[in-house]
Amino acid sequence: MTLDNIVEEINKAKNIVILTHENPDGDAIGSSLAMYNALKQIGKDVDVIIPEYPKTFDFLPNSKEILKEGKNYNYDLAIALDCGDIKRLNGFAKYFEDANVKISIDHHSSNTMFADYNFVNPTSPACAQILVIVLEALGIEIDKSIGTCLLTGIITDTGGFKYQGVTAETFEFVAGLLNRGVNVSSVYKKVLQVLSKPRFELTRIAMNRLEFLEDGKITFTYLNKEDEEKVGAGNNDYDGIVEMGRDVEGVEISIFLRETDDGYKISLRSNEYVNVADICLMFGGGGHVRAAGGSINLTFEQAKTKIIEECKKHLK
Ligand SMILES: [Mn+2]
Repeated sequence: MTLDNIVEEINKAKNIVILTHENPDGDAIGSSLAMYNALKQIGKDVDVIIPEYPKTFDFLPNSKEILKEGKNYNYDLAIALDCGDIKRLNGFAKYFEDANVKISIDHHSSNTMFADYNFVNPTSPACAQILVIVLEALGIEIDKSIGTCLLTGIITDTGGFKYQGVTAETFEFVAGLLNRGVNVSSVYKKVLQVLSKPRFELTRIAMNRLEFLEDGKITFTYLNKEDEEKVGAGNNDYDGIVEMGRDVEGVEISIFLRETDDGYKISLRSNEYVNVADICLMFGGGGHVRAAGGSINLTFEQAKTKIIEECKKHLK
């Protein structure tokens, strides 16, 4: 069984590197730090590499231990968390590829099974929730620090326990955290409720530009680099913008384009029936059935037309 192999490999390894996807969200960072704190608890020599992440997550226990570069290339073991594709490890795939043993723990339906051992469950609402099982199998005590990190992953990836995919286990786990003294309400507020000023300003710009298409079944909005410069945006300050369109009555697909150095990053959300992970596979990406992303290297008008045309095909 994969889980047994993972436990065995972690127990065997002396030095371990933890990696996650580019543009890391709360699940990526929370899962990585939960794993870091857990492996420290059992005396491992462990590096967690995340080149850049939003300041929102600075409160997580041991966030100051996050490295921008690894200390060596030949780790005994590499663990990729919340990452569906080795390409999404960005420039850090080298640490993964050069490790003696490679493990992936993830919940993306588009996971390409790129590791030696792939513990992937697309029905889990967050990678952090899968880690609960892995850490228990390792005999690790989920203390307040680890619990806070896991909770951050679960809260962010479930939009605060509200998305489909939240399971009874989600609430049972959170109930256990409450019993262990984790302040659920404070974590919730830090990661979901409080917006940085630039984030608020970006939201305002994107909201003003939002268009309704196809009888209100599709929404479209975008941000360009100038917008981000103007408001002094930091890492991931655009997060959550794609969700505005999705939350309007009657909308099935929300499209958000964001200008990057090479074209546009696409974010899609759906409500009832469209599999946006499928659509994003056409744009070199992937993700979950109701939340996915990709990229497109065309002019703004071309990119907009192409992605809208593709989404229209999936409407009932
Ligand atoms: Mn995730």
